[in-house]
Parts: sequence; structure tokens; C-alpha cells
Amino acid sequence: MQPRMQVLQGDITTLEVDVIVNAANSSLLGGGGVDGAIHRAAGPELLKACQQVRQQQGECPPGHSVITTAGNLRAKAVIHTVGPVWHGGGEHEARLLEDAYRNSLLLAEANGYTSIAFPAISTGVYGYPKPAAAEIAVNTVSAHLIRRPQLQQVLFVCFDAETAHLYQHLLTQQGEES
Ligand code: AR6
Repeated sequence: MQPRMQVLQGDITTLEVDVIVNAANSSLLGGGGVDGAIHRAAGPELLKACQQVRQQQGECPPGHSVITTAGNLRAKAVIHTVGPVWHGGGEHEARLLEDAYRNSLLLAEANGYTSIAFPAISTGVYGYPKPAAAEIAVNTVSAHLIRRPQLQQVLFVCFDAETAHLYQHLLTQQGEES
């Protein structure tokens, strides 16, 4: 049977999955890194959708997620989540990063989707140490998938080889292939 968690090295904006997760900031109005890449690939419709959510709900705090349409992307929807900024580990960063993954999975399920791709949230501009962040990502998703059959495919999309190796190692330990 195909493993439900897989790692891919590459650009998340090119994927044909139901949902792509964006590592956004609380403003939801775009930025650099993967956020910038997703907005560039999706086109202006995505920013409009984000502005609407922003008007209705205000800022998105760390650990929370919102869903929008996906503009020109091949994905059906984008879930924008806000990871924690790394301050050394004493400011609930681990819990907030878990929340970002878990709330994105719940939102994808609530909207009836079965496949989702995550970038390595918080490990770029926000400075979260990559090994610790990868462990939280794999453990949180793996714990969530137990007894929940809806999500058939969860992809961890890594931009660099170092991050991809971290995930590959963790998935092998979990008994998942990559
Ligand atoms: N596909 C997959 N992963 C990517 C891509 C891509 N196209 N581009 C970058 N990454 P970051 P953060 C990886 O900085 O740390 C933004 O300005 C990257 O190598 O994008 O959560 C937001 O607006 C890294 O491993 O997100 C926020 O202000 C990972 O994505 C802030 O950055 C996350 O890096 C969020 O910071």
C-alpha cells in the first residue's frame, strides 16, 4: 500500500494536490520565501482572497490556519498557516508549530480534501531549527492520521536536500517510505 506520508524535494507551487499549505505571516497579505512563491504562481486572485479573509476575520495568529481558493495553482485550495518565530524555544514555539500543522490538517478535512502538501513551516525567515521542526511536523501529522482515514496523502515538500534528508530519516523511522 502507498504510504500516506511522503517526502518530496522541490517547489511546492507546482504540485497537483488538493491543498497546498502556505507558511504565511499574520497579515495574510504575502511576503517572501514560500509565501512569495505561492502568491507569484497563483496570481492576483490569491491576494484578493486573502484580503477578503483578512477583512472578515482580522489577522491570523501563530498556530492558526485559514483556507482560500488557489488562483492559477494546480491545487484546489491554499491553506495559509502562521508558524512561530523562533526565539530560542522558551516561548511556546513547539506547541505553536504543532498547532499550525494540526489546524491545517483539520481545515483540509473539514473542506472534504484528501491530499495536502506542507512546506517546512517556520524553518526559513522564522528561524526554527530544521531538525526540531521536521520532528514536530512528522510526529504531529503521524499522530493525527491514526484513526483518521480521510487524508490519503500528506506530502512534506522540502526546498533543500538537507531538509529532505531529515524528513526521509524520520519517515523511515516511522515505517513510512519516501
Ligand atoms: N517550495 C517549497 N518550499 C519552499 C519554497 C518553495 N517554492 N520556497 C521556500 N521554501 P519561509 P517561514 C522553503 O521563509 O520560516 C514569509 O515572508 C524554505 O526553504 O518561506 O515560515 C512569510 O510571509 C524553508 O525551508 O517561511 C512570513 O513572513 C520553508 O520553505 C515568513 O516568511 C519555510 O521558509 C514565514 O517564515
